[in-house]
Amino acid sequence: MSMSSSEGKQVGFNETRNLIMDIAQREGLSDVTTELQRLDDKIRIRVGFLGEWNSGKSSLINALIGRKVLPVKASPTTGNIIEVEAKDGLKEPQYFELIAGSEPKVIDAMTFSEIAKGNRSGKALIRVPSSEVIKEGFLLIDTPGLSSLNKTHTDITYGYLPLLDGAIICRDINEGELSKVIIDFVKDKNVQPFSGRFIFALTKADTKVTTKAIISKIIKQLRRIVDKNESPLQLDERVIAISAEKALEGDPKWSLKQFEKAFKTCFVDSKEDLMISRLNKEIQRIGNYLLISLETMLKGLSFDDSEFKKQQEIIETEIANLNEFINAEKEQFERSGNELRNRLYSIANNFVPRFKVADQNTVEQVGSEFCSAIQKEAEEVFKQYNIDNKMIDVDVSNLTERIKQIIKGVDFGVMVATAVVAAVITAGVSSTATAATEAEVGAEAAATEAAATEIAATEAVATEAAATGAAAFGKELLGLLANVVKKINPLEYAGDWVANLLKAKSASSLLPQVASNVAQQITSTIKSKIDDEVLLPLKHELEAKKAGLREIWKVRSEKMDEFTSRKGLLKKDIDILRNRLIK
Ligand SMILES: Nc1nc2c(ncn2[C@@H]2O[C@H](COP(=O)(O)OP(=O)(O)O)[C@@H](O)[C@H]2O)c(=O)[nH]1
Ligand SMILES: [Mg+2]
Repeated sequence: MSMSSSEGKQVGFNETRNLIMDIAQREGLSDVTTELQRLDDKIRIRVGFLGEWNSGKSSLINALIGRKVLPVKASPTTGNIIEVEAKDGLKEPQYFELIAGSEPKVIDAMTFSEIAKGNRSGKALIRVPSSEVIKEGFLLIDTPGLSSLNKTHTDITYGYLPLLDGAIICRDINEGELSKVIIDFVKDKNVQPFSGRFIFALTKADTKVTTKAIISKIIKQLRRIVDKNESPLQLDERVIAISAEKALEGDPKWSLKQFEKAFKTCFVDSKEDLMISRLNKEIQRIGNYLLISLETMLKGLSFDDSEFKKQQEIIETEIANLNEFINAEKEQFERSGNELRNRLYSIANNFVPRFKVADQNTVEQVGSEFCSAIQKEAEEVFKQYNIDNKMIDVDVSNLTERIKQIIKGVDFGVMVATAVVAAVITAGVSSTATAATEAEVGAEAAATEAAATEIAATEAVATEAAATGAAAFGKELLGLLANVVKKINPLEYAGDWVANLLKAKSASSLLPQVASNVAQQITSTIKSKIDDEVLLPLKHELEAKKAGLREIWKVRSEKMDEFTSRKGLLKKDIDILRNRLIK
């Protein structure tokens, strides 16, 4: 068994309906979902009463429902769309005002009449008891007409056309053949699809002696324009002379029997098909509304990464500033180190002649002065230590201050003494390795100067090491010396030590090396302090900032992915829906 055409259609638009529902639900468009859900209850067959003003449209509706609910007059009367709805079980008419988006509002007959006459804008609804002909589910639509003297009225009628499922075209039989307005209307491409469900009522037939001639003229007129349109009625069954007034009076000569029969065949008997086609139209309408909503959403969709860019800029500036500071500090430190080395080098050179001419009585004094000079230079060089920078976000003044404090906290006296002694020993030892005799002399000289008991042990070690010529000797000695030096007046001690050692050796070969080693000692001591206390935390901060930057990049790319997939989904929905609606 093949599927009937209405069943086939049903499957088709149920798919469309499900698609619309799915998309609307996903997008949270509750107006669409609600409208779709209520659609079945709201489906009514709408039959419009069209024609020129004064053609008896309102009178015919009154006659069909058997009571005079609509105002009737020789001058243009109906000014608005009036829906007349048949309701089972109703005794008296009920009046409502129709407001878009809300339930019909009950009004009194007076207010209704004001709307019906167009004195008050709006749409009105009357519910009337259903009858054999006008059954529940049908709406008779009284319109201001197709060529009302009032253009607004005509526009109101045309605006309502998409909602109509069929029409009764009223023509005052005294006006003769169909007017151009009516012919053009029937030929309109928007009207053609439902013109098969047009019935032509030639009104006020009671005023004419004979109607036959005019009826056949009109059928002839119509044959040229409606022949191709499928209709459940033959053309001669669709052109009917009536008298609404006489019918309402109950005149048996003017009963609406023929008209009612045509109405029944055209609308009541095809109710199911009409319902389906109406449902389809409504679904198409809702689908088109959804399509526009989606397109608007797509247009409004944008990836805003301004906040991200702002954050990125801030962090990048901070990173750049930190880097700048770290580099500036490194450069400054290198400059200071080089300068110290140069200064100590020239001091050493200055002292070479003095050591050379020094005798046993003056050598201590010269050594002491050498150490003091070194200390003075070291202090001066690092006092000038200053990092010039233009940082904004990192509290540089604090960092610079911090470095200054570190430098200030350095006991240059102890450091110089230690460094000098260590340098001399190291220099001594390295030369010992190649010239054992020289080391012996150095050790001997040191031994003769071992006045203080505290350092006796140290010197013994030195002597022993020098004798063996072990390279490790210098390193071990350094630790011991540092401790000893701290306990005694460092400069004095170092001075003696240096003096004696140098006296015993070649000052010109040792002094520059001592100077270089001392500079190295001082700079590396300060450097490790600054590294530990300032640069390391800064580097950690830098790493943290970089990690922060990576994190916001990650978030951005996640958001970007989200945006891209959202856009893709919308586009896909739009495409699918558009294809579906065109079908
Ligand atoms: N003699 C006669 N007059 C009618 C008939 N139907 C309507 N009229 C009159 O025609 C005029 C216009 O009628 P109405 O229903 O208001 O037309 P509408 O403007 O198309 O709604 C009124 O004066 C009615 O009394 C009819 O069947 N016979
Ligand atoms: Mg009217």
